[in-house]
Amino acid sequence: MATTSNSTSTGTIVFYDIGHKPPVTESCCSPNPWKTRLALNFKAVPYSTSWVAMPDIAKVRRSLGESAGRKFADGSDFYTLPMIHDDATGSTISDSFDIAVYLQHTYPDSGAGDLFPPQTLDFTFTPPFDLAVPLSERGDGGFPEYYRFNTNVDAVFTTHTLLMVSGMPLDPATIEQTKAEFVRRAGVRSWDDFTLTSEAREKLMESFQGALGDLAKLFLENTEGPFLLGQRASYADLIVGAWLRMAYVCLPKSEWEEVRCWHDGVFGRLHDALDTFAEVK
Ligand SMILES: N[C@@H](CCC(=O)N[C@@H](CS)C(=O)NCC(=O)O)C(=O)O
Repeated sequence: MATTSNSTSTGTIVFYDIGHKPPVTESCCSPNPWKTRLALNFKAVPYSTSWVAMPDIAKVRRSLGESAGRKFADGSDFYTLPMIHDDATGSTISDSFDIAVYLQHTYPDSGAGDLFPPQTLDFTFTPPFDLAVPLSERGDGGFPEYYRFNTNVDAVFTTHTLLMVSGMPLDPATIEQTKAEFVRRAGVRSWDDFTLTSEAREKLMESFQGALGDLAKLFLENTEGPFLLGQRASYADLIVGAWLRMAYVCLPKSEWEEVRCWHDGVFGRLHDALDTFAEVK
């Protein structure tokens, strides 16, 4: 039976993340919740995490009055996380970008400061095929440059998530249900269809490396790195860093080492530098 459970830390904000294989603090790998975790830690606001089993996401969102945030390709509802509830303001927000904007507006000077300092984020990526589940479209919250960047970064990583699906540390308590749901969404026959031959993996890794080239260039423009603005992190770094957390947990170790080293090691440096904001509470 799927459940939700709270971690021990306390705070006025409750952050809802997907609970994968125990210990959840080591297996958490969902990129959009990671954007929120990094943003909460960046803002240094007190919060606790509520771990939600994959099959319970719809129920938990609905219990807080939130409708589905995404649609599947056939137009049906797709209930997702992250979501936060902030007791201090009575607000519930259920999209990672909206959460970052909310944190910036509500706690402008907290922690490491401005999540959205002005900058040009010139990176675009068009998926070469229709994604199995279309990305969300929402308002830009007054930060159009960051919003566009988020969409394009989501697109480049989502195009290559097949490399990570079979390595996802799914919760044994709900694994069969979760696998069946992934199979249904992708329109494949069985979970084994997500396993790539070594030749297909190699090709997809090559494509991934190439597709990340322009993103890497953007990071390399500021030679003081590891962040886009040099020594100062912003939400744009957290967006990329969140996807790297997924890659770190779900890729075979040897492929993660490759990703770290691509393009002069720019992604390895970013990942390591974001450890400051990566505590799982
Ligand atoms: N636009 C949403 C997308 C959220 C999203 O797609 N979340 C994924 C995890 S990264 C999810 O909840 N998946 C649930 C599922 O696959 O059933 C956001 O940024 O919060």
